[in-house]
Amino acid sequence: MTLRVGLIGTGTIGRDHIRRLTHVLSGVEIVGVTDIDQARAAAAAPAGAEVFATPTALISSEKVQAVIICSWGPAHEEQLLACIAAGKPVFCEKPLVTSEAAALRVMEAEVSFGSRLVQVGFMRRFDSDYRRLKAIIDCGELGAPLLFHSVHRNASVPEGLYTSEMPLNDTLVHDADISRWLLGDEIGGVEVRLPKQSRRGGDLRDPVVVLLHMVSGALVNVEISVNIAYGYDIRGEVSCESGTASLPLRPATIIRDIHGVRQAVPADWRERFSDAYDQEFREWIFAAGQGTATGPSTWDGYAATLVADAALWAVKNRSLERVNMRDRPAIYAPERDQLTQTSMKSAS
Ligand code: NAD
Ligand code: ISE
Repeated sequence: MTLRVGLIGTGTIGRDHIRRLTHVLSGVEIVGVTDIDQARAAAAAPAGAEVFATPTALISSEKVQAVIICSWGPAHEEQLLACIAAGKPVFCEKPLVTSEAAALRVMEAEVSFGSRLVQVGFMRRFDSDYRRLKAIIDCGELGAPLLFHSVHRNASVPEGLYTSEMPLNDTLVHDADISRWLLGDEIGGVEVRLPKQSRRGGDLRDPVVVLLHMVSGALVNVEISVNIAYGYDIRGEVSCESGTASLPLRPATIIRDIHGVRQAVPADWRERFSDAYDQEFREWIFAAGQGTATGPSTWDGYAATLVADAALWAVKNRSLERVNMRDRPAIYAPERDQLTQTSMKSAS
């Protein structure tokens, strides 16, 4: 059966997801799009898709079985709440929302609905390199993880749209989420250090070093650079009790010529995580077709939002800020996801 999807926000990532859902993946059709910039939505709409005037019209349309949200972070809450009220599965790009209060409102709505509808766009969890790294940590052959070094470098970010808070409340959320997932641990505290700032960054805080204090006592150090010029460079290394494990650099091909030995650097996240986005949508399409969601949840989006908030306070107060999560509602129990993953494997 084909899943009929409506997509909100036809900007950079919205258009990239339209391409993959139209030309790469099967079992899905984009039947509607919308954007506050209607001309942009019309230009991005695949053949036969309706251009809706508003997100509300798209979400409530009978044509639309499931929704993809690719608008800006501050718009996510209202659109998520409308999807949950309509009982429609929804894929929401990160960040889930931009404040703790908003995350709690979305969580309360989903818990009242009674089962999961939301998957958050933390695509690193679907990347084969991160999955191998997690398998190595989980099998225990290197002992307990003690340190995780996470490097998150962007060549540049859009001028004007990207504010000085965004390295912490838009970009760091990926590192926060992948740290929780890789280490199977929660983040209990956050510190931020602002080293000498790059002149390329203008008013932005760039670079930023963040220390995540995991509840187990393990530490994560994150470098966030958003104007590094040479490319999109994502690295990760876990130091365990009796060994280390690292992500390979991508693309892995090594070139040797008269200029020496070199390895290309991806231009941006679209290139580095292309396969991961494909896989996150394969899993979303399967779950949404069953009226549910798996993978990164509202709970995970809430956790990342708390870390982002704490990081902003840590800059202001120059302190170690504590992260205090609520009790996890039963619909977000990890075993529930595993059950659905198992049914996905047996169905494929
Ligand atoms: P963008 O500015 O290129 O596109 C956003 C689009 O949303 C624009 O066309 C804008 O007009 C539209 N929009 C904004 N508010 C809206 C509203 N209320 N209703 C309808 N349309 C609205 O931004 P982008 O880079 O495509 O980022 C979009 C989202 O995706 C952000 O939350 C961003 O953090 C996330 N993102 C995720 C990844 C990832 O790797 N997972 C990568 C890039 C962006
Ligand atoms: C962007 O919004 C993303 O989500 C990318 O994955 C991330 O690496 C980048 O830093 C963000 O700006």
